[in-house]
Amino acid sequence: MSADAGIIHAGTFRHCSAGDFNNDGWWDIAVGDFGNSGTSNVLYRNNQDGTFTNVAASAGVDSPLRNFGMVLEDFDNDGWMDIFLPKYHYLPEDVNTSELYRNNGDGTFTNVTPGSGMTTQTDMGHNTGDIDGDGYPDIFIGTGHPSFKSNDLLLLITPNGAGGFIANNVSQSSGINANGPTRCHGIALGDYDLDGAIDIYTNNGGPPGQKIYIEENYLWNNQGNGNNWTSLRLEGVVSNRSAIGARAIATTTAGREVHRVLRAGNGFGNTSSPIMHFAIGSDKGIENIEITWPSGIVQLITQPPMSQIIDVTEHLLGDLDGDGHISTTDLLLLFGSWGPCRNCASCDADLNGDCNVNTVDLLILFGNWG
Ligand SMILES: [Ca+2]
Ligand SMILES: [Ca+2]
Ligand SMILES: [Ca+2]
Ligand SMILES: [Ca+2]
Repeated sequence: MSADAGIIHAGTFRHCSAGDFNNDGWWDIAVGDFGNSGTSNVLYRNNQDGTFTNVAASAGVDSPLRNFGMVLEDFDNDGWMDIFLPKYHYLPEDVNTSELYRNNGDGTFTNVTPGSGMTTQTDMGHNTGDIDGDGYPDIFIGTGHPSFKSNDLLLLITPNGAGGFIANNVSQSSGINANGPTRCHGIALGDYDLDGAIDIYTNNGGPPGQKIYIEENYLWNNQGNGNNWTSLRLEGVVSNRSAIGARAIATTTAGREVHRVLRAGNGFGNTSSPIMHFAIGSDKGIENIEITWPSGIVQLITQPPMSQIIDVTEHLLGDLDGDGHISTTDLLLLFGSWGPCRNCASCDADLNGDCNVNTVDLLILFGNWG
């Protein structure tokens, strides 16, 4: 199947990341290449017909040399997936700064690494998440070469206002280096104590079966900073139950957007909490969150309560009996409620919210039939 799909490239691949980099609704695959002899990264654009085309060169992200992965993440909340390339310092002659690329929205990326503050180290485990709660995803890098230890990195990423990014290295001040160097192979991010601040779990050590490489893992409790937040726990009905692939845009009361995509993992050796976390810095509240489920169903949550986790079940407009399909049962329920609503707030068959069940609602129901 891989060959038929165009997944045919040879390389020394370490990790991949999936996401829709060109916003055509079809997920693409970014693959980091670790080699240093003629091969380079692969960015598989989904051709929407079961095949993929490698567009890494034309997109400007084929950066050769020691990529331990290729991470798709929207670092500036503009709705376009940017790219983080974690680089690995393997041989003495390898001096490769980890890189950041901004998605230009036209199929190309711009390397915005120079002047950003990105550094050179032995990137192995890596993950992205909003550690400081300002709405912008940050980067945690584990530096896990099996034969030596080094300090992990926490880089707080923000847009620089000129199309690039600032990577603020807070590894020392944040405390994550307090236990000294590690061999960090995996990083999980999630708010385990439900205080609204994303915590960090690091998996340390070397290859399995070798006692000299056994190390303690660490759980770093994020002390938080009072930034405002709310979270969504999604459950798919028409889509997969875990809602993997769901996208959501939160618009704050100050008019700022925070974009999130729910994925099963996003880097070497990592997975993260499936709870979608929206931190909004000092903005006071969220006006609405628009969820686009993998099924294509769009659901709007208006003025969600803050500082809590909200359970959201995928809702197909017109699915009045909640079985995930629109059928004659729903049609009969709609006819049963025909006419002006007695109570506007609990009038389920009123699909367009005008407090009246009429032909407009009937047409919406037929539009979602099946
Ligand atoms: Ca795509
Ligand atoms: Ca972006
Ligand atoms: Ca952040
Ligand atoms: Ca926490």
